[in-house]
Amino acid sequence: MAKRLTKSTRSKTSDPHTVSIHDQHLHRGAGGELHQFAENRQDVLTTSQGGPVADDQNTLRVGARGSALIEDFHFREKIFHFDHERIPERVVHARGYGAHGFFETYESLSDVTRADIFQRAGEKTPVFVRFSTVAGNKGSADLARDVRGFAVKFYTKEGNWDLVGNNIPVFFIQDAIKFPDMVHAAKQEPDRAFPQAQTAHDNFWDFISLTPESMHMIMWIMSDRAIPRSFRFMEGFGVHTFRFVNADDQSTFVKFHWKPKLGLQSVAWNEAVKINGADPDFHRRDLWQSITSGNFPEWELSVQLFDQDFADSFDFDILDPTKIIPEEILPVRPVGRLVLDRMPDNFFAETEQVAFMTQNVPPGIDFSNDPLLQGRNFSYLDTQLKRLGGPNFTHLPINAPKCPFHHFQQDGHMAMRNPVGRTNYQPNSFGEGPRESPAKGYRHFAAQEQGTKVRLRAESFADHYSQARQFYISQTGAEQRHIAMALTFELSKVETPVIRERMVAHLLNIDETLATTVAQKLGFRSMPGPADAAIPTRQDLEASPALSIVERGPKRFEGRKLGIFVSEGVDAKLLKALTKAVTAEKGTVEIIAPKVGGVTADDGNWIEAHHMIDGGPSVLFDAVALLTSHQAIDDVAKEATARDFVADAFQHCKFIGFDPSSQPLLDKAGIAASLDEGTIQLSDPKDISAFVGQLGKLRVWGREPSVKLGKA
Ligand code: HDE
Repeated sequence: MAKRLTKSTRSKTSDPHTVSIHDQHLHRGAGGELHQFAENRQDVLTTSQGGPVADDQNTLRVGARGSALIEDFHFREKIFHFDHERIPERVVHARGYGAHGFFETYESLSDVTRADIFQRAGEKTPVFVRFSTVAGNKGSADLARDVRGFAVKFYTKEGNWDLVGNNIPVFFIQDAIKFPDMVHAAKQEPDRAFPQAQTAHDNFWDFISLTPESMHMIMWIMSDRAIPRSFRFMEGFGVHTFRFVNADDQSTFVKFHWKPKLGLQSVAWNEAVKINGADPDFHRRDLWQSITSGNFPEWELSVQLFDQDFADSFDFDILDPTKIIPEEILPVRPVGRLVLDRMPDNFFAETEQVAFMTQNVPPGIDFSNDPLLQGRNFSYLDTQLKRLGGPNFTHLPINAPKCPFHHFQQDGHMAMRNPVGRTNYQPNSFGEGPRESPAKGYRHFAAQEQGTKVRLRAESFADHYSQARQFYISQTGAEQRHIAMALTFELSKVETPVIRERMVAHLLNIDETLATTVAQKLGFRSMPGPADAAIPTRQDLEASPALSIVERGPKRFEGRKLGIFVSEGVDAKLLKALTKAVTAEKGTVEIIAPKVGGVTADDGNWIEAHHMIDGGPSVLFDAVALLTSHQAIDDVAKEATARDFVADAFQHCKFIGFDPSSQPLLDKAGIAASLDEGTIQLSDPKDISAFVGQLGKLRVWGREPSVKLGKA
């Protein structure tokens, strides 16, 4: 028999997080504390039509156990809205994370561009940035081996400028018409719908092995650039050659680079795989934590500027998006800085609904004829219509310009702003509304164009191997090993032998040692011949150290994280000294303990932990320290997760500090006999500065050949 509901039981909420006290709704936070909803805590819940709601716990039904009534407009509206909460995810770059900030111009660039954003030193322009992976779906893991999107929307005083770049300066293809094929091949195979967020499968490598123009990009995505440690530690690139145009309508070619202030850093592949399990939101959490704790990430915008003479004399076609101009040949010039200092209030409203479009350029910035860029200029508008459901996506606050704007576009789905007054056209006789302005308006650069209508790829785009080789020879030994290991891993997942062979044939045109290493690791019984090359690989291109992550690493531990594993009886003085030294370097410390509650230190004080050892593996940290005690270490060393913590840190070539009592854990982790300059004993507080002084080097890559990781 159904219990008769009284008025008081009806009004009580069944949500365990919400309790009703004195008619005020209080929310229980994650830490158990009670705090009031920001504002409107006393407001009455309403429908979206504004009607007050009396009961949000029970549908309207015929008797307590009877059928539901169609008349229940509140239920109908609530479920209807929920059913429509999703919009199509981006066809590429679906998984992303954004933040607000500003761009500050260093100096006037009025000699080369009339773009308002570059006219005045010290000028600050609001920006929104979205980082992303490309192939995976919205819910995929952050540490997929993939290109990262680096899209910046500048809300300039002359309209939005979207610099929709990547963390890799070249691309897979030279012509936009190949983009759907390339993306289809990279994403899940259509019949089985896997693998998710991975290029390690037949379709991808089949397409690539049949597309020699992608070889330069392949070197980049098989390098550690494709597994960055943080969005904060990666470069960004506009990829294409753009134009700056000045007030006299003169054009200068420009390539855009973002340089992270804290230096470059990536993780090891074995580490990336484990991070994906331990914290699939690793990059999101990192950005969230650094911005909300006031450590605002920063990048410098640098430009490579050149004229037609340089373009004509350069070894490659500056319109070819599979080529770079090495910084050693054409130095980059810093022109401003980007600071991210605010997380969105709402992920969906801002990060999901932001619409980047390469064609959003203000006066003074123009396009080149790069065939990929030309295709993109068509695609981005189109995709927003599909994704955001109508032509009025610019009415969303995240997409609306922050400068005054006036036009006669009207109506359409969800129009929130329509022209006011009688005239919605121009010219008109009433002197109403905005008019075009030849002086202030956007003037397309008057490039001389002529030619026959053809479907042709320029001969100057035909060298597919020389810069791939240049990238490879510019890497340090460890980085070259990682490329070989990545290729081996990816191709080991390819089930069709001929595809593996075709790839090794391409590698022979890039570097023979690389090709033979990969072939040997894949178990080839004979080597294929080199792939046919339209243009033989140039051997004379010099290495460009700017292409190495290790060469462009940080100078100190700033912005990085030390994980300190502690046990009961930890030496409180040592822990304090270590924490202080890392904090002085502007690094952060997180404590890992057998239990998340924490441990009692040797001075009787309670040390709270951030993680329990099972949930805080060493892959989440840039370096680790072990501070235990003689009485606790035997129990600690029995824990597989504690042993993995140490063994992983060692195989990932991290710095490990340990106090003498932790020695048994090193033994059990199997590394006691292999200690090197990266494993540093912390006997007393004076050892701390030696240890922390080393941390800015991040990794002891010299260790790698001695651990399994380096045996590719
Ligand atoms: Fe994109 N790309 N792309 N792309 N792209 C999209 O636009 C496209 C390319 C890049 O965080 C889509 O709004 C074509 C290169 C980023 O919202 C779509 C071609 C570069 C983002 C699209 C390219 C990029 C996108 C999907 C070949 C680096 C994410 C959703 C001609 C310079 C932006 C959307 C964000 C997103 C098309 C190639 C960067 C479909 C046709 C090269 C960072 O319009």
